[in-house]
Amino acid sequence: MYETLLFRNFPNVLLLSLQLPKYSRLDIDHSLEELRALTYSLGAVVCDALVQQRDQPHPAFFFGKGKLGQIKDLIHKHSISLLITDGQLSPKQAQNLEKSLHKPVLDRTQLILEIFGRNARTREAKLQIELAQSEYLLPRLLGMWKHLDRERGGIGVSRGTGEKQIEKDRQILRRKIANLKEDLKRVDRERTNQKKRRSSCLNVSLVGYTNAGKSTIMNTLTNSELLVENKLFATLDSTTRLLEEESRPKILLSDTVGFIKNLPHELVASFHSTLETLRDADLLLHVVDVGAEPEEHIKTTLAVLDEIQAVGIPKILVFNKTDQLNLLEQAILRRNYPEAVFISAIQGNVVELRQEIANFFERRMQTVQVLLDYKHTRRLAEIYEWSRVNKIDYREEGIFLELTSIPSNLKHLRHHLPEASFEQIELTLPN
Ligand SMILES: Nc1nc2c(ncn2[C@@H]2O[C@H](COP(=O)(O)OP(=O)(O)OP(=O)(O)O)[C@@H](O)[C@H]2O)c(=O)[nH]1
Ligand SMILES: [Mg+2]
Repeated sequence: MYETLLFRNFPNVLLLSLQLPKYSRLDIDHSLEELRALTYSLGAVVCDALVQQRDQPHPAFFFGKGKLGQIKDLIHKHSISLLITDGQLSPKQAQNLEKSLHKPVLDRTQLILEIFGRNARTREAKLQIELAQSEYLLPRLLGMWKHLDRERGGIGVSRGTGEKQIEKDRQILRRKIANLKEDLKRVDRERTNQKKRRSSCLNVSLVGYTNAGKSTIMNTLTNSELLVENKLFATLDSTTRLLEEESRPKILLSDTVGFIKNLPHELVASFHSTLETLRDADLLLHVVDVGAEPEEHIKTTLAVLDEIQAVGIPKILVFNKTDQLNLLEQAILRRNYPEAVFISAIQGNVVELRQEIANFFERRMQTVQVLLDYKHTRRLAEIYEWSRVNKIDYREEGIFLELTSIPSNLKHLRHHLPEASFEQIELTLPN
């Protein structure tokens, strides 16, 4: 559906950036580097990049009018077929730029939406991205996106020009958005059952900047073979696997979509249910690529977690790709982040991380003693599933158990075992 013919037809790309006073040249260069990586992820070639310093974006053209001449020269010099701006363009600015430069212009948001569109595999991811793209398109229907739409095979809006036609297209798109939301609700309901099953387990989620190595860590820790690529946003769906076969309660690990600076709001909103995996986690493994800009990436990840109301969940900071650092660089990073765990997922040295996860939950466990009436013997399977049974003694008055588990599971067990049979001996249950 979202075959990105777009970038096959526009292989030569010129990147454009505006340096506002609040940004240093280094900030701009880092951001352009990332934009370049995003562009490569779609298979296009970045021929050149141009930066303009300005106090504020030009309201009509984003860049100053004088700069447009220079941009035209570069278009000619490199046979540029597509321009990508680092900042977000208003619909009007994008339209004016296209008219003046006679080339299609995308901004960072649209580029990220394209990558998501291309990488979506499951039905849910496809619906989510289609919703995000439609929401983004709605205020921009005024002509400029039509050629992109045509390249892609159409989003379902009809052809034609003029105000009437645009209003008709808007109506079609609004109806499409409503339908997509309905479809997503249905997928979400199917997911609720899965969620129930997970609720008695300990849920750990990988989180972090795109390309930090989350899927590689998932594969190493759970012996899986998820897609790993040196491309941004290789993973768009959340996948959950059993982390520890033996541990009780069971520990599950989930891999999910990566973050990036200025993650489009349309995406965050439409990936609601994928991101819910993060919100439901008991522990987050915050993965950071030591070779990228750790501080910046950590800041961005925390900002997105804040946006999706997941910032309060306990975290283990995991510095990955240590094989790319020399000993001195490692020592500096270790000094600056004494609480972090350092690993190289690709070399498989994740023993320390595995231990940290186990320690984290161990510190939260509580031990209780319970006397269970024999008429509730069938509950034993559930008890074994949800907690560690340290002792079991079949006494005349009932089954005596000493259990260790996390407070929420013990609370749940107490709630589900009828009061009369659930005698508490030296019980230290939470309130
Ligand atoms: N040198 C080195 N490369 C690694 C390590 N771990 C992962 N990588 C590489 O980093 C790239 C990205 O890895 P992924 O596991 O796909 O990263 P991700 O965080 O899941 O990325 P997205 O799903 O795109 O957000 C791949 O090329 C991996 O081979 C590591 O420990 N050392
Ligand atoms: Mg991944």
